[in-house]
Amino acid sequence: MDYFDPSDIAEKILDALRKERKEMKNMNVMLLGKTGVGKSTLINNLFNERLAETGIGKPVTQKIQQHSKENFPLTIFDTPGLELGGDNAIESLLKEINEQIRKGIRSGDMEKVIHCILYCVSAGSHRFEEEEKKFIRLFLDENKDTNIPVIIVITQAVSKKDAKELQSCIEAENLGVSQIVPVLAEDYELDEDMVVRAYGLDRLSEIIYEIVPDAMKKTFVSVQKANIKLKTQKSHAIVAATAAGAGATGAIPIPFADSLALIPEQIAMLASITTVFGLSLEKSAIAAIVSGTLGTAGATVAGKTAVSGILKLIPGAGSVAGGVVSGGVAAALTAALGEAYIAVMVAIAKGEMKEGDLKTEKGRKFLSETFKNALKLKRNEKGERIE
Ligand SMILES: Nc1nc2c(ncn2[C@@H]2O[C@H](COP(=O)(O)OP(=O)(O)OP(=O)(O)O)[C@@H](O)[C@H]2O)c(=O)[nH]1
Ligand SMILES: [Mg+2]
Repeated sequence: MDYFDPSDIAEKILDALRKERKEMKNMNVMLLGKTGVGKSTLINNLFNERLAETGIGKPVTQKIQQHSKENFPLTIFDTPGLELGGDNAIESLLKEINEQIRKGIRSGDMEKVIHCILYCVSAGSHRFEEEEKKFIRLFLDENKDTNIPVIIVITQAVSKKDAKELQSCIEAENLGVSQIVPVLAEDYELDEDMVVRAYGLDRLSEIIYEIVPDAMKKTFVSVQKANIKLKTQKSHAIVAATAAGAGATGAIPIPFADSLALIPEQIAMLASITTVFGLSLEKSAIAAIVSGTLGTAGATVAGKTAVSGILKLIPGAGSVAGGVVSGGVAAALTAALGEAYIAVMVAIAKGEMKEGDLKTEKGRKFLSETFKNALKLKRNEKGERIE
């Protein structure tokens, strides 16, 4: 590549992205709870893909169904129609669930084990029913040795007061579950002009992140969509590491005057951030981000002016001779690129921007401004902001 080619850079990012996706470990979440308590609604709003809409799912046992999607490293073990009627029903259901859990453990395969169990109880039921208590006690008792974290999710928590009351009732049982979290997964329309806003999913996400095994944290941050902060924190850590690396390596050779190439570490950084956000962007969208940032910081045409325009904005970059930049400049450029990229991902994740907007005038302006502002910040040799 002997000139600045956003499409070529985008292709390389996509390659790195495919590789990351392939290497990402599959996470398994089990959903328990009575019919209609909002299990499907919960997972559809918690995760990037609407898994519960992919049909009834593949039956694993008589009562357990498996929801998954190609190229999405999450499997939901759903128990639709779980009704707690009579002793035998409880026992047969428990047996199927326990067998499923043990099958995963016996496999010795980290990607087949259940990593987290969400037990849903509806806030609308106002009380913690005896049968439910009995079920969950038996279940927890039989699963003591497996150490799989169980979270009780109080779903359909339209009334925070009701949810709190139910939470107290459950807490009083001292069940030994990891957490009890009230959630309203989707806005609830009380009447025409009264809407109760959804809440609690961000907290649930944070709790799941804390309790799943370390090996699954990366997957979880990527597949969940309810907590953008988890994504930005992880992304900023990636940018900081890459920028520090670029700073330490010292000079990044940029064949100046006619080209702006990205080093493999910068390509990997952008791919990793995309993975963290779990977005499947088209090549053209990634190319638009690359050209909208690197390409417009001082240039109307790619090439010479792009490089000098960028360097002009970095405090203390000075004039560059010999086709290399100092470590500090390399770090600053890397950090600014990473931060601008994160800002775009956040805007898309929050729905403030659509993939298609990236190619519009408004999108280009956003990209260019964000990148320029990030370039102008004072930074140390590692690319960290210093004021
Ligand atoms: N507005 C709103 N409606 C919800 C919420 N949770 C569940 N519902 C509604 O409650 C009904 C049942 O929700 P589902 O998600 O299908 O419940 P489920 O537990 O998956 O039910 P089964 O699969 O039959 O066991 C649906 O009409 C949902 O729209 C919520 O957080 N907000
Ligand atoms: Mg369902």
